[in-house]
Amino acid sequence: MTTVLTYGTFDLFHIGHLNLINRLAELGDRLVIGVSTDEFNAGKGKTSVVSYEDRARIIASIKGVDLVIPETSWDQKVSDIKEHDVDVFAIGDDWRGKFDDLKELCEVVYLPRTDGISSTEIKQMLRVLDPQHITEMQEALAVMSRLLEHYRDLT
Ligand code: C2G
Repeated sequence: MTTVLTYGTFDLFHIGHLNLINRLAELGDRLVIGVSTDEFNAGKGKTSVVSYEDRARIIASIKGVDLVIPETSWDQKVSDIKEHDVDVFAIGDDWRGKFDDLKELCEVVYLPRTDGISSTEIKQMLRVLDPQHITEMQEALAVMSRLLEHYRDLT
C-alpha cells in the first residue's frame, strides 16, 4: 500500500488542480490531501473565494482522493507523514526544492504544473467582467476620444 500526500488551497477548482490530483493518484494506492484552511491561507497572504468547507468537500468528492485533512500550519507535514504512514510527498513543481527536507521521511516528487491556468488568473479575468470595472473603462475611453478630438482640431 503506497500512500501519497499533498497540500494545497484548491480555490476556484480548475483543470490544473484536477490534472495534479490525477497525477498524484497514479503515484500510489492511497491519496491524502491537506486543504489549506481559510486562516492558514490568510497567513499565506491568500484570500480564497471558496470557503475551506466547500473546497474540502470538492476535493473529497474527486475519484482517487481517499482522505482530506485540514492544513493549518507549514509545520504539520512531518507529523502528517508519520501519522498517515506516507510513502510519497508530491506537489506541483512551482514548489521545486522547497520540501526536500522531507526526503528523510519519504520520497519527494515535484510534478509538472498545468500552464495557462491558476486561481489568481481566474480572479483577474472575473475582475475585468466586474460591471464597475467596465464602467471605469468606458469612462476612460470617453476621455481618450475627447483628447484625440482635441488634438485632431489642433493639427
Ligand atoms: N497546480 C498545478 N497547476 C496549476 C495550478 C496549480 O499543478 N495550473 C498545483 C500546485 O502546484 C499545487 C496544487 O495544484 O501542487 C494546489 O495549488 P494551490 O491551490 O495554488 O496551492 P498552493 O498555494 O501551492 O499551496 O503547504 C503547501 C501549500 O499549501 C501549497
